[in-house]
Amino acid sequence: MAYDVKVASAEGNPGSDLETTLDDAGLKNPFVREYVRRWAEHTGASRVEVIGAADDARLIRESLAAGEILPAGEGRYYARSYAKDTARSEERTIVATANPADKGVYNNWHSSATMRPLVEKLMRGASAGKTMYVIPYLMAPAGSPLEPYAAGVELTDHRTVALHMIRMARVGVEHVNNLADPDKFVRGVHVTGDLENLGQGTPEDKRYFVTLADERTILHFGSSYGGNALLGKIAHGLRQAAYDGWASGEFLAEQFMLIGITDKQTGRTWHICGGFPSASGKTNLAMMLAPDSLGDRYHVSFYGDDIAWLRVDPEDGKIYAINPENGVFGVAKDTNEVTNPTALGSVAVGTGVLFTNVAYNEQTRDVWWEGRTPEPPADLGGWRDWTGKLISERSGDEVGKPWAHPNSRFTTTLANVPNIAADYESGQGVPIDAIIFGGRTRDREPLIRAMTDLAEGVYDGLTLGAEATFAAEGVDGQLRYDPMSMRPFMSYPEGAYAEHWLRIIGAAADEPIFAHVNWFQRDPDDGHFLWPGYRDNLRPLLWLLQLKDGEVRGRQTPVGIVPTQEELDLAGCGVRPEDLAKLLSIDAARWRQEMAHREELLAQFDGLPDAIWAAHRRVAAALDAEAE
Ligand code: OXD
Ligand code: MN
Repeated sequence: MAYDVKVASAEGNPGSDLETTLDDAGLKNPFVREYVRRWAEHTGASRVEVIGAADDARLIRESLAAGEILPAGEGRYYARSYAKDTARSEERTIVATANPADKGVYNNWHSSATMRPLVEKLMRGASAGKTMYVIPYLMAPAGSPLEPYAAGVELTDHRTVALHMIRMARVGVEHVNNLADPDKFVRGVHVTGDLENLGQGTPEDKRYFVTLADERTILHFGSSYGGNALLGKIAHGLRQAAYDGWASGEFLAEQFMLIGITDKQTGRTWHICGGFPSASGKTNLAMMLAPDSLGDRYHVSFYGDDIAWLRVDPEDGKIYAINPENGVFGVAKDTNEVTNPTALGSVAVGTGVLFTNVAYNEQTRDVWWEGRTPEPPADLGGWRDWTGKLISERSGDEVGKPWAHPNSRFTTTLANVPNIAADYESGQGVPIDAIIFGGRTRDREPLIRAMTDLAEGVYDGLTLGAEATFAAEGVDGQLRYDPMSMRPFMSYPEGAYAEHWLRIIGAAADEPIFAHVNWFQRDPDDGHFLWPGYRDNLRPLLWLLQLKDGEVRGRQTPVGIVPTQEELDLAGCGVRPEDLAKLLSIDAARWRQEMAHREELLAQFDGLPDAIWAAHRRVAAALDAEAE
């Protein structure tokens, strides 16, 4: 075979041969080498292999040969995960530091003095007989001023995790060999554990996903699911980076999508980033195309669908954003030609995409998920559901069950996205014109409302939420708050978080405009969506950019500026006039109920800046005045 297997040593004893392995891989950083040595010994891995992006084809071949992945057409692959290991586990995810003052409402803070020995104990010897893959990576486009925060090394004992990391990050020894400070890289250790005996979701749950934020160390034990196991992405890209951005005072790391909108007539490009709680259409928005009727004039380009790091450039005083990732780890469910044709393009033949937990046809090697087509394939021959069970053998209750897991995923590199921005690899990043927040709200929230005041914008982000679905998740009509869409990724206290936001964005000479969007308002009588959504979502965003440029004025309401009907470019849009009127109106009585819930939310956040409380009181007073 045309590759060089780097055997560390005889079984169970990574010794002097490990040095040869690291030498052969060109891994020069002495701190990284020491770290690999320590953890190879600790986890008991029998082989160590250093990987880079160039190893992808070989790793794919090995994974196929081992049956860990299956072919899903030319250059497409499929994996199933253990059935109880299909999602992030928020209860088992912990941020640990030495300082109890780092405890917030949502960061699930514990003391590192307690957590480190606990996880280390679980990891001791737990990779025995396995290969430990050393994955040096960079969570930034090369040359970014934020590069000092972007270097990391993930150690994992799971080959499929290595394949995902190659797609999601820039991977190779070159990213850690020449660091300005060779000791400054995030140390991430992922040990899968014995998945069938970890008591997932029971009182005996043995999984721990710990970010030791002040030590820049991530220790994740007990999962091979991407959200728990791709340490560069969520644990480093969000939790660790948010903490670093705060501790250094230099930047913000947020669960934000990032897009560009170009006016082809003038050649001008604007950039918008923003946060949306899960299931609020963030990936679809990020990959959106202009509606046909506006396509001659506008082009939407994709930078990222999940993470943005924001800083002020001292040269021009603008806020610049990068997407630190190199790929998309997207939810497959409901992705189709209407909702997200760009996503389908990004997983086409030859893209190297990895599907996880969708349905798979072992005869045709095709994949399918709920919402891919209105009905599942009629010919059941060869189809297996995400657990591996033949659909044709389903009986009783099983018959109506989904074929794919609702959190089934596709993992593909940014370069595969058909409308990827030409400058997506710019280290400088792109200047931000607008920051948007959006939830899924069936009433109250208009199509778009803009805020020109920084504190009101940050206040809006802090009070972001998604509507609880009936029964199980909460009270009907009440939001499950998800501040800045960072609830599962918060790493430092919310009061400090708000203050850091005010400081970073407030330092910009040219502040972005803020807006709250909602594509999901429904008719209370028949439940239809008032706004067509998807590609039409470009229309309110164009209005927002015009508002920022002073070309339109909108209508001031207690909760922000909303467009007038005439200001929206609705050429070719199917929205009904009566629905449009509703979409642009403010129900003050309904808003006043929401303000009481917000007050309870904010009261939990210690040290919330006065400016945020003042913004809350201003909005409340304006609503009271309107209701009188
Ligand atoms: C998430 C993800 O869980 O991006 O938010 O995968
Ligand atoms: Mn996400």
